[in-house]
Amino acid sequence: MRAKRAIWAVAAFAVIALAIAGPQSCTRGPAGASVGELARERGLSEADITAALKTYLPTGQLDEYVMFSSGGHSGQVLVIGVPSMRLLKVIAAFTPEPWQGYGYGAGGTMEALEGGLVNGKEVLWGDTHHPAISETDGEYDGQFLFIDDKANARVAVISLKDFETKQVLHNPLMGSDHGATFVTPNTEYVIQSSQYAVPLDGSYADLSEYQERYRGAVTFWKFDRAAGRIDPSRSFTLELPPYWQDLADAGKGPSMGWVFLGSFNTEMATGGIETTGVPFEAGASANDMDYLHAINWQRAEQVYQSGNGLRRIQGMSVIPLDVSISEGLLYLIPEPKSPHGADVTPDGRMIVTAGKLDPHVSVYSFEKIQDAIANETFSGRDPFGVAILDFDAVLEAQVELGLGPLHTQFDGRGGAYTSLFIETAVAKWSLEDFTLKEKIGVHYNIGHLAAAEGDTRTPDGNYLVALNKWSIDRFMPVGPLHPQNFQLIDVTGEPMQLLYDMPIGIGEPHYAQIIKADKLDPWLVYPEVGFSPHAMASDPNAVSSGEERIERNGNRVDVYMTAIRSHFTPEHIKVRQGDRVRIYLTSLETIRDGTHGFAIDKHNINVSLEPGESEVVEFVADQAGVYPFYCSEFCSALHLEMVGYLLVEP
Ligand code: CUK
Ligand code: CUA
Repeated sequence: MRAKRAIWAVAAFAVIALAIAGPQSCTRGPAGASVGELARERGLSEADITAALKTYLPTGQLDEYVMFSSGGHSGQVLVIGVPSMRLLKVIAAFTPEPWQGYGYGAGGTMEALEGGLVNGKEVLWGDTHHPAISETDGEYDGQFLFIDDKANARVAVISLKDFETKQVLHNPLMGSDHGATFVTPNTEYVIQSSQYAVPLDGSYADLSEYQERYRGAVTFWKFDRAAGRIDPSRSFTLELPPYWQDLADAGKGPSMGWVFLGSFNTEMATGGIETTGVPFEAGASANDMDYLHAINWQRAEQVYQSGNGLRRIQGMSVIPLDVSISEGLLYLIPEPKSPHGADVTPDGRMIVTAGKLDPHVSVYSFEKIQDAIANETFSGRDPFGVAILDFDAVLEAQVELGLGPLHTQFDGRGGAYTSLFIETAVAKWSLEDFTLKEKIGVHYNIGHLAAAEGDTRTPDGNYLVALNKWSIDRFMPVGPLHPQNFQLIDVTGEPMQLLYDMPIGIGEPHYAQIIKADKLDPWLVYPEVGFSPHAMASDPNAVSSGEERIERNGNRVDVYMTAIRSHFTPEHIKVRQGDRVRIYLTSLETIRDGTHGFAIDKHNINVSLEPGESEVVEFVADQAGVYPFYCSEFCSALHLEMVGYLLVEP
């Protein structure tokens, strides 16, 4: 498919090149102007035309890849086709989303959102950072997607059968998270680590007690693939020093069983510019070195299962720091300076970190780390007694790349790509000879970058997307809040070529992962009529055709309703003021894209009824009056007639 497209592209380019070069071209587009004339008129260069040819998809053709991007503060996940960079879907995770009916009914989506209650409080936004596609043997398997909410230390589980959120979990031990979500190579665990340290038990402690009372943590959420849910009862947490743990990556291949976790503010600065005169930014970046945490999660799992020395804190099983030290679960590795990214190479042999305030990436050898642990080649211990491995003993190489290196991705051919935030560029360098190969400017100030199949053992090495923080002058001005700019880069050869700018009007996205489209196998309609997306099974409350009815029990009214083009049955619901009304809704549709909506005026209710879907809404009819309910999805020629009346008698 790709080869075919490449041949086509070469042929097309030859025609266009001829058209540009030739005095009179015979290649005329449907609108009359020749391709050459069009290119000249629009001032397009050869590079522009190749970029267009590499990204343009004629109608009906599908993308080769799908990118799952964090939706930043929207609390959502963006689904984008690559290379066309067309937005395909926005998956609601932490935030209600009306079109998908997420958070406007009473059924599964409400249960998912309720899982995200923070100490009993509704928090209806999320700061999503790092999506993680489920993996089997270190390869994306296309079954599930996980995403974190940094602001409230939450994790969401999304099924890639219907691209809907099934579960939201709050981690009570953490204030905020950042090393989340990342998965181990068979999705044994979903990793979530804290960012800003707090007392793990949720209690009050003054900042003067920072070193004694505040702690970091990393939780290994056990993923139950059959249930499609995280199982908190089989999950465990390691207590960590009160550094600000940052990004994580799981080892694979030879480093299987380990996870690597950057950190900063190992100074344990507590800020207070107003009294101390030392702001956090200065206090937390005073030292030349911070620590990469190397954690043996497989051994930690054994310690957890043995139960020895565990503590229960806020309902979570926690391995205390002293147990981690004595059991050899945790080691620290010096990393320069205010590090951010931590990325394991595809072969699992090396870990790449980058310090925001250091122009190098530092590359560590897993083998050397193991040797240093075995031989106790330590340069000391931190204030909590955690062994610090000798920097020189575990370092494989440092490569000077430029200003503000953050994150690294790989192409599977020995090439590594590091984002340079300050320099606003992507640096390509070699894992073989540790030299800088080339740089490409991006617009502007790149954060993460995402390579096709980039976190697997076998990255594809063709596409890279730069997730830029600033767009400045790239797009039509839309007021002072500018879009973010995703830039698609072709990395098949040298030099790298910038192909496409995609404005992102919700934000701010952080990380993304790109999976081969043919690894996804989503449902086109639900597998049967009366299917519950929440239970992922047939719904016992589903309503079949002919079984529609209204049942009253005291002041509770149960309505069993079906929807099919272009009517609801029943169409009249008459209740008394004060009744509690439950409406069980089943879509009898079986055709692709035959979606209905169900909205009731003035009741904050809207659900999406995809073909076969069974849903439920519930409300108290507390105001007498007449309330039309209608299908909120333009489903047919008689869509506007797909309506009914809720009559609430005084
Ligand atoms: S972070 Cu945003 S650019 Cu949350 Cu992964 Cu680095
Ligand atoms: Cu059903 Cu519109």
